Amino acid sequence: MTTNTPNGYEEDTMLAERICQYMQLSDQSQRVAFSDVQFHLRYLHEAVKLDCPDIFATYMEWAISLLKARQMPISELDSFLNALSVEISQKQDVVHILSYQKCIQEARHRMNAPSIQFDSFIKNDNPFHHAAHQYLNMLLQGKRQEASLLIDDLLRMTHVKNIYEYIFQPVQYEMGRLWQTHEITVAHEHYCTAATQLIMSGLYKQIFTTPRIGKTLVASAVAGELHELGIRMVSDFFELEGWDTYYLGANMPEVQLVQTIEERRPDVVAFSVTMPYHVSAVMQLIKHIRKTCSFSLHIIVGGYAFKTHPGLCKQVGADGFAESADEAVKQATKMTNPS
Ligand code: B12
Repeated sequence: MTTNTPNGYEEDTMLAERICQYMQLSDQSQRVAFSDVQFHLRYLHEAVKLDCPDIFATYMEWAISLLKARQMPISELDSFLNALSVEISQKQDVVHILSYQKCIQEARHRMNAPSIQFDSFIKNDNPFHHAAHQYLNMLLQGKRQEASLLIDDLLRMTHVKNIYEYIFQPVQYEMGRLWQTHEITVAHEHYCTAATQLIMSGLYKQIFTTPRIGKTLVASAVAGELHELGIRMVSDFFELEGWDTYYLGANMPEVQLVQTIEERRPDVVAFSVTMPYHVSAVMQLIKHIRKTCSFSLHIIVGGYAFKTHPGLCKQVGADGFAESADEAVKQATKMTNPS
């Protein structure tokens, strides 16, 4: 297959082209719509592959929120679904048609009554909520040095884990929310994320001080996945508990990932997935590892995609899922100390 998308690049391109033609857009909006439609299709195909219409419906709800916040017409999403229904009904395979229709139906249902919440991720019951707000505001004002000093101050009175859990994580989520609601730009998000990565690196002297416990973790985001902060946090929490960690970061090609697992022979492998359209790739990867791996190991998964669709953890064949870095360490500890 000449592909670089889950459903086949050429097939997807042709489908997106036909859908755009059917939508009868002006030449200018045709160009924008084409890449949007390709993006919508990635979620749709993934939903069908995993028989999880919720992936597509949740995505369409998210897309509505994005358009509304930018005062753009949401009617384009309706025309997309109409065009899609026509296209799908012309397919040969009845089972295929039904699976796609189920996803379209679920999406329409959810789009009629969207349930997206826009509450802040920096909650009042966060013991460091004041500092988290301060940290976010500093970064949004481009004051990363001040933000770094704030973290240094906090470290004098609390454990590094609390900084991760109550400052870095909620601030990252909050930034995502502010981008979604069109209150900050992509540049703000890039700046804040880069600053937090820089500040995290300054904490490594504390992270690498725990006595070793003789267990190894390989941690990675899968191919195509650019979100790496979550899995880095997970890896650092293991390191803090004395595990030897081998952190591979974002966008890790499958072949080298499998090779690394063979070389390192970890007790646990942790895969992180943020974008829901990467879930089936993890499923294939886990299948492959289970089939070919020469030793026994535990595989855990996590990240935004699994948090939003928790049922998928079992479906991909993982041994466990955790919502947070702290929970991930607890799970792995249990798995590797079965008594
Ligand atoms: C920063 C960011 C980016 C950065 C990432 C940079 C980097 N170096 O990591 C960049 C700019 C690359 C990016 C790109 C995109 N992003 Co982005 N991004 C974010 C943002 C704001 C923060 C992510 C983050 O740092 N989270 C903080 C970490 C600590 O949280 P976490 O990942 O959930 O991890 C915790 C747990 O989940 C768990 N965990 C994580 N992994 C694992 C693994 C295991 C094994 C276990 C047990 C547990 C576990 O433990 C962690 C610590 O407690 C999120 C918002 C959000 N709500 O997540 C959007 C967000 C995920 N992005 C989004 C989008 C749309 C995109 C893009 C498509 C944008 C675009 N048009 O290009 C691309 C896709 C790129 C790709 N192919 O992967 C959307 C996704 C929405 C959706 N419906 O799918 C979000 C939700 C923003 C939003 N609110 O709309 N993004």
